[in-house]
Amino acid sequence: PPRNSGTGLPASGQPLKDCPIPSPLLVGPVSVHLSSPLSLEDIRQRNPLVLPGGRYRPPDCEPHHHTAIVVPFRNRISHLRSLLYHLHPFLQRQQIHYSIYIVQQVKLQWGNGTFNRAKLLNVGVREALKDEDWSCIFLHDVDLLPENDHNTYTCHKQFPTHLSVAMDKFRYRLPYPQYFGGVSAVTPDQYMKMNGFPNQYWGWGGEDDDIAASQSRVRLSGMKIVRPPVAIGHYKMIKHKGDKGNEQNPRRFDLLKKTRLNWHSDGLNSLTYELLSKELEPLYTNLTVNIGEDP
Ligand code: UDH
Repeated sequence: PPRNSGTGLPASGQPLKDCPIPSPLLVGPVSVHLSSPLSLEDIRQRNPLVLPGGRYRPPDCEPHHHTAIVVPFRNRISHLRSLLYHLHPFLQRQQIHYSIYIVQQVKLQWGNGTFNRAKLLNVGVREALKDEDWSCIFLHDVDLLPENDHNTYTCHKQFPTHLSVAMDKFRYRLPYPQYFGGVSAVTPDQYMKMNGFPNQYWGWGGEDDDIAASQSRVRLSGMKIVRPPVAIGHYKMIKHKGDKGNEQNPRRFDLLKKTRLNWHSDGLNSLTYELLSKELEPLYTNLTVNIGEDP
């Protein structure tokens, strides 16, 4: 029996069968074209089963996986359109229950407006977990488009996963062995274990190494990183220049030397922010936050 599109519950009241593994809808490699993305309204029309807030459940089977996608964001609307255009059908082919959260950093009137990717991710994880008991949380840059749907948006039971192992920008291989940028995933337990992500990295660079390099919060909390095979972890990056307000952070090397000292006190347990608004847009949940300023 299919679901009632309004409530998400089975229309007949009968329980749905578990979704088959692997999903029969997978197609493998897809070619990702970047020419002018459609309007949000066109994308909505192509994804009629997506509910407000960018939520989706497979209509005719019970999903095994419940994934929140958290996207750190500011001022990249055309990238967001491309991401939504590609990601909604990609996730629906994987037959998972998901929701997409965009976490927007507001620029305060009096501040310098430096971007902070990892702190926005902390906010996204905390807010997403208020909505649902997600089994997996994806941390997803807005400019990365997955090119193979066998790269499933689910979590490893024990360890954090790094998904974007083969980006076109790095000639489809890891730029360095410990690289953890782009797209990664944690279960709520793994996230708690490593005390979330660092809040202190303002500007470009370093925050992903604080999470996953050799002396990082993943290792120091007794975990390691797992990855899909290079052949399926393919991503296309939308080309762009550096953003105003996200200049390279010259302090990142000093901060990285201190992860061992700082990871217990800086992270999820020291996170402060002000949620300015939460809107259930047709294709995503929009969280607008004040995360403060680079001190
Ligand atoms: N982001 C925004 N807005 C910004 C800055 C960053 O939305 O102003 C988000 C976005 O999700 C982006 C992510 O943060 O995908 C990472 O930022 P990035 O794309 O700048 O990082 P990346 O390493 O950039 O992918 C590589 C090119 C930047 C060149 C600058 C370094 N010299």
